[in-house]
Parts: sequence; structure tokens; C-alpha cells
Amino acid sequence: MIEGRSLGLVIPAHNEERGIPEVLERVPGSIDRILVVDNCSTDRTAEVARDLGADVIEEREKGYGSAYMTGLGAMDTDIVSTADADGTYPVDRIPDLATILIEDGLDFISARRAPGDQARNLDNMLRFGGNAVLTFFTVALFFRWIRDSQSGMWVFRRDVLSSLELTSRGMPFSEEIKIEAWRAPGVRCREVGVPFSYSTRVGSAKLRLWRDGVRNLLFLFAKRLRIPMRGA
Ligand SMILES: Nc1nc2c(ncn2[C@@H]2O[C@H](COP(=O)(O)OP(=O)(O)O)[C@@H](O)[C@H]2O)c(=O)[nH]1
Ligand SMILES: [Mg+2]
Repeated sequence: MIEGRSLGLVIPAHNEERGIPEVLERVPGSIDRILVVDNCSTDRTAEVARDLGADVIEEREKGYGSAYMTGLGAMDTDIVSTADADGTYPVDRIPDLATILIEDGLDFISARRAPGDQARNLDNMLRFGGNAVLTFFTVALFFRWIRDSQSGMWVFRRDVLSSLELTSRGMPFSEEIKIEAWRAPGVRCREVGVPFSYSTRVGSAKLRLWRDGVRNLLFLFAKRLRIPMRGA
């Protein structure tokens, strides 16, 4: 509970038996409910999550957005937060973000990732470059001042979901939820910086850099032009 409001955390997970403990062990006590969405895992993700006290639901349609649509729909707390199942996001900061949400009268916060001690390898540079390109086009196409369009950590009032038109079932879900929140009438949004490091990821990345990067970019144009994009 934060200031009398219940607080939940939704975590999409595809084969993250190693990442789940990294996340769940750092979840602060003020988070009332943790919901792991097991998305077609072939490892012990669900079992590990249950053993650590999380509720687990299954989503059989594979995809980051599919997992979130199911998980967000099943969450019942006043305030909802999200994070990857890989240990990269500082879940210990969620209560602070929820406090800002309540005290500043906001509806939606997206955590802006401030890079920490990042290893300078090609993979990380491509991620930063890709994120910069996608964020540039998000701002250019939708005229909303967002600086980290690909962040997967959000803290928001659950009732804003009904104002958002979410169509993506894949990785573009992350940019889409921000675009929708930022342009929904009456929904007050803010980005708040959090420490972040890709290098802390446990287990293999599920994102495929080039394929998902290009898809996320095409999705922005398709959404801007209101053309439904298959497989997004
Ligand atoms: N890419 C992807 N991630 C999924 C899927 N289902 C659940 N996830 C989870 O979504 C999160 C994001 O994936 P990740 O590889 O960390 O992407 P990145 O943080 O952008 O590098 C992880 O917790 C995954 O386990 C899926 O079908 N595809
Ligand atoms: Mg991740």
C-alpha cells in the first residue's frame, strides 16, 4: 500500500527462470501483489515465480504485448507498475514513483532509463542507438515530448487503461502505451529518471535487436497513418 492505495506489479516472462529471482527478491514490501505472466516458457519460470510468492497466469499467445494485455487485465490494484523479468529495472524504486504519481496528481509515469555503468560492447551501443532512433521518430510523428520511448517500466493508475487504445501484441506495445497515454485527453503523464543497466540482464535477451527494432519503427509509421499492422 502507498498512501492508502494498493500497488501491483505485472511482469511478462518468456523463459526467465534465472531473471525472475533477481526481480522478485528486490521487490519492496509495499507492493501488494505481484503477477507474473508466463508467456510460452519451456523452462521453470512459472514454478520459480510461484515459489517466490508471485501469482502466475499463463498467456499462450506469444508476444510482449499479448503478455501485457492479459497481465494488465488481470491486475486489480489501484496503482499498477511493470518491469521486465530480467533484472535490468530497479523495481525497488517503484514505491517512490507511486508516491510521485499520487502526490503530484499524475495518471501515468514512465521510468526514463539513465544509463549506469554500461559495458561498451557492440550490443549495448546498438541498443542505445536503436532506442534513440525510435524515440526520435516517436517524438517527430506524434509530437509528444518523450525521451525514452522503449522503457518497459511504468507506474500508473489502473483506471487510465480504459482510455488507451492498445493494439500491439508484440514489442511495439511499449512505445504504444506511452503514445496512447501521452495523447489521451485528461491523462497527466511524466517521465521520471531511474538508474538502469542492460549489463545486469540475467538470462538471454528475448528482444531480437534488428528484427524488433525495424518492426517497432514500422509500427510507429503504421500507427501514425492508422494502418493496422499485422504481426505487431
Ligand atoms: N521479446 C519478448 N519478450 C517477452 C515475450 N513474452 C514475454 N516477454 C518478456 O518481456 C520482457 C522484455 O524482453 P527483453 O528480452 O528483456 O527485451 P529488452 O529489455 O528490450 O532487451 C522480458 O521480461 C521477457 O521475458 C515475447 O514473446 N517476446
Ligand atoms: Mg529487458
